[in-house]
Amino acid sequence: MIKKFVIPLAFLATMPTSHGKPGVEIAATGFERPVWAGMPSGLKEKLWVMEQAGQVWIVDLKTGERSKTPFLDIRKDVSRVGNEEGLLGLAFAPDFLKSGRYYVNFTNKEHHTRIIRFKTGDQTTTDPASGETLIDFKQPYQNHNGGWICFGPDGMLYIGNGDGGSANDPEQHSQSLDTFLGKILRIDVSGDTGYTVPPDNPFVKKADAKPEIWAYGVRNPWRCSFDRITGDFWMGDVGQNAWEEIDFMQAGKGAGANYGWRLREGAVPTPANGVGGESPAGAIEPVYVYKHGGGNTEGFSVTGGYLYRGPIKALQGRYVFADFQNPRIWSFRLNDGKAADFADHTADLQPDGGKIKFISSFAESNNGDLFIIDHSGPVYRIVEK
Ligand SMILES: [Ca+2]
Ligand SMILES: [Ca+2]
Repeated sequence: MIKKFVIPLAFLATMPTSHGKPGVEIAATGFERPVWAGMPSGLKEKLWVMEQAGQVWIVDLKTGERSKTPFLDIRKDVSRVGNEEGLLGLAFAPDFLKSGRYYVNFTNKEHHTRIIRFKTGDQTTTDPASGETLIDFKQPYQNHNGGWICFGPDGMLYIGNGDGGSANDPEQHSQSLDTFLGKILRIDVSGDTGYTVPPDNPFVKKADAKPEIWAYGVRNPWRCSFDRITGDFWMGDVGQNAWEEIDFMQAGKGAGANYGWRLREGAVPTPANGVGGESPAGAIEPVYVYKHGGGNTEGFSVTGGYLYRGPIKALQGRYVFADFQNPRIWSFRLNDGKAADFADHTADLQPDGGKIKFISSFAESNNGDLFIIDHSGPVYRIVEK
């Protein structure tokens, strides 16, 4: 007799779990200075990969082949002068498959940060003329342009801006509320054109403050993410000469949060040039810090990652992140607001016969698989070995 099983919904929501060790395989390769990758909601086997000079390609994950023509090409508008300038981030609208709308964050040839909304008709190409500039502000120096852009679980668009650059945040942008520099912004882009400021943003009623500001006191947020299950916020904030840090904010909290820069580098007063000081009242301390150096738990420039929600049991529930210059890949669990159970995955997460060189970003698929973007060209998928 054939028995008919009804699969409970709760079971369908549970990820299949693999018990092998994490490893990597090449998902696609041959990119020039890739800095970001991502996948719109509702898809499984396509990954969008961004090159810093101003192009975005679509990769077929089943074959590893990239699209013949770029999904987006704005090279003529993108600055390639500074090492940290360029096309840096992209956010698909939650309804991208229907609306075709997406948002990019880049530094233009006049060294301004620009947030532009594009619209694709067929989801394979973009007419640059469809672009609508939402935000445009001058970058005082070539470094620390941030570049992260992502929709939050609340449907708002979040944008991560560095302090503008140079060293020691010389004009004190990060602690000033009258500039977009050194901030996380939060805007509502659900209208047909432009954007609006959500009325529950923390500084909408404060004189001389930019109402778009959601949080401040960041130096160069190089890759933030929202946990796809809980909505918690994670940030890698690049330090100066001594400490790198990871910050965490519980979902639904963090309005008006001060992450401490330039007074704080990691968990200490900024050591250089007399700019350090006590933690401002109520400031958010990092959940994890590491020292500058070439050792196995050290580095020079953090690359924030994701809370792993994919199928590999050894990584589930762990925040996976890396260092760009000392290419180590690590993870930890959050326990009572602090990092615990730290693990170094660098030896496991290496391609056969090769080595990951410069981890510019991580990417996440809709089933929680993680990808590692190597600035030297390849995109790797974390798999079980
Ligand atoms: Ca800058
Ligand atoms: Ca901080």
